[in-house]
Amino acid sequence: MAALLVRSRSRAFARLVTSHVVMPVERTRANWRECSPIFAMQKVVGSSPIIRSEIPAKWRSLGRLVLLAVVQMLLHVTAGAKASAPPSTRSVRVGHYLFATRGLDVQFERRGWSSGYNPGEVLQKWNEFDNVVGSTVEAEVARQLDHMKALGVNEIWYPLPSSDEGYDPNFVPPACPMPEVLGLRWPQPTPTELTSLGAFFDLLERKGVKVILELQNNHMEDQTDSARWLGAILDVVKDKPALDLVQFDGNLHTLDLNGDGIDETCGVPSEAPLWLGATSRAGSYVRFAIALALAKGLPAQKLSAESIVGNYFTDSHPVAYGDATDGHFWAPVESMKAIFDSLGVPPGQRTYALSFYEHRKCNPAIVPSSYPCVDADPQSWAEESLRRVRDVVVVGPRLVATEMGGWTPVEGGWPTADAVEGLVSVFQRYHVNGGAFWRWTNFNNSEDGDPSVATPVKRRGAAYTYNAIVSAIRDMDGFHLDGIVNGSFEDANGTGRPTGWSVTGRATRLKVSGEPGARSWRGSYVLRLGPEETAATRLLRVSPRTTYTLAFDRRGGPASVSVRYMACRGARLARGRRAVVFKAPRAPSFARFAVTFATPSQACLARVVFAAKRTSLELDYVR
Ligand SMILES: [Ca+2]
Ligand SMILES: [Ca+2]
Repeated sequence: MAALLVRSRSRAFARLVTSHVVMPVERTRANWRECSPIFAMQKVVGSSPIIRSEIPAKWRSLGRLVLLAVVQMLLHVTAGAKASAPPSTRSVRVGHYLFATRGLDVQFERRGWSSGYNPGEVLQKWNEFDNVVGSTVEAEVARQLDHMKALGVNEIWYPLPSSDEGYDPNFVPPACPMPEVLGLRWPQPTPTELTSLGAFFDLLERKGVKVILELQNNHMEDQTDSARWLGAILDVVKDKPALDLVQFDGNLHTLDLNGDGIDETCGVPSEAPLWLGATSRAGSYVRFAIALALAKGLPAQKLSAESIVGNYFTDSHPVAYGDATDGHFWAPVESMKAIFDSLGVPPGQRTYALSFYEHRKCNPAIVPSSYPCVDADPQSWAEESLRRVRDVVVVGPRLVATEMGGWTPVEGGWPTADAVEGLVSVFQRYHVNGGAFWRWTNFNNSEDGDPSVATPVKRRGAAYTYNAIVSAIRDMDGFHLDGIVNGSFEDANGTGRPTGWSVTGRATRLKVSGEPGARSWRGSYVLRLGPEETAATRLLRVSPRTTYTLAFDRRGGPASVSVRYMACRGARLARGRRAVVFKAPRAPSFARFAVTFATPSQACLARVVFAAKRTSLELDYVR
């Protein structure tokens, strides 16, 4: 019964926000405003990348406007992948991670139920036995963390909004009540919530998982009560080893979107509205919250707010409404820099948390149709956006994409998996130190059947069944083999054979750049294997009893992939343990495939061998 209540509450809340937010604008086409209700509900429960915008009536005539949007970016660290591996007593293992932060944006699933859990509900019911999952909520959270860890995940992003007791469907000013199950009670979290929050962090520590805690405060204008709410939470988490980062996000409690001086709209908490500038009420809140946390002894590196990356409109500094700094919009990362500057945080102690969802530059949910915009494809725009971020933050700060992935609604021709691969490639080039993929699971069963929703890792349900995007996540998060040379087959010797590979028969490179659907991160060439032909890497150094991830793109097939081991003195391992073989099913167009395997106890060297079967096979982007 309680579960039913939770479910119906959530839906009612979504409907409410929908009608309320859409009405004042009366847009005639799909745009951010029609999206924002979805966002309002989904984001509150940790789901949507869409950011809401706010614009007064006078701006509607000018630009129909506006705002917000999207995605973010990330961070920076060392250029070398190996150098980005976190320090560990096992760091002597041969191999490397792509990023230090290998995260997921998480709302825990109530496996077997049609929706949930809500983020606050997890803590409120932490010790309760849930018949649906057959254990306490804590035990269910622990199980899901184990499965995430098996993918290589070492960090989760977890949102907790400010919330109000019970559930009041009237989400309207001045009260704007947030359902209790969504987060932590305002202005004083309950003893149960705070105790469970500590237990949650302790569980994460035991699992070896760090956490990015997004505190979504929808009372940004109220610094007195915010100090109470934030203080109670920070006192619990500040000394927990699992804490990586606190994000002071949210919104003002009420908004005046039609410019009549009366707040008629409830602010929906999500990424901090840093597009309004560092000295806006929202920007002032972020500065206040970071100062509060510093005073409590938290290190500056663990304090930030999310900066949306890639909103061409706001980043172009158009004239803005309300209390925007200097009367115009800002790129959020510019505001964040100004806040760090005003607090005197040294560059090396800054963490820029980026909300980075790939989308085309002039996505109509972001850029008003009346605003001049020359479109660019999602990958080009992501790269340009990250270049802009780099120009602002320069060198020194940590950049991490605490939300990253594909746009919702999914843009035609740009599936979520491509967004992830594309982001991984630009993160490596611009020294972003990883990120958290949005998201682990959908919130409702109905979302699993909705192709417009960005693809999550896990399909809803009691079983741990993953969507195909899991290959991109394993690739991003897994421990990779060292020494694979020319994995993209861009380099060749005088005979046209790929350098670094031993190929049989007439296997040769094939130029694919310019093909429809070509992806820039794959370069210009692939390796084409005819029937029964093979391609092998050089001997690679490996560590024994170590789990590795091997990822590659393939077209055609099926493909057979074997990893053959040798012991350190060159002798083959005992029969039966000297190779592991995987089958990659046929793929009509290039698609990523990732496998994980554990090396035997005596393994010292390995060779990866790809083989085509009866049909030809094209390979690329092996690592
Ligand atoms: Ca108004
Ligand atoms: Ca290539």
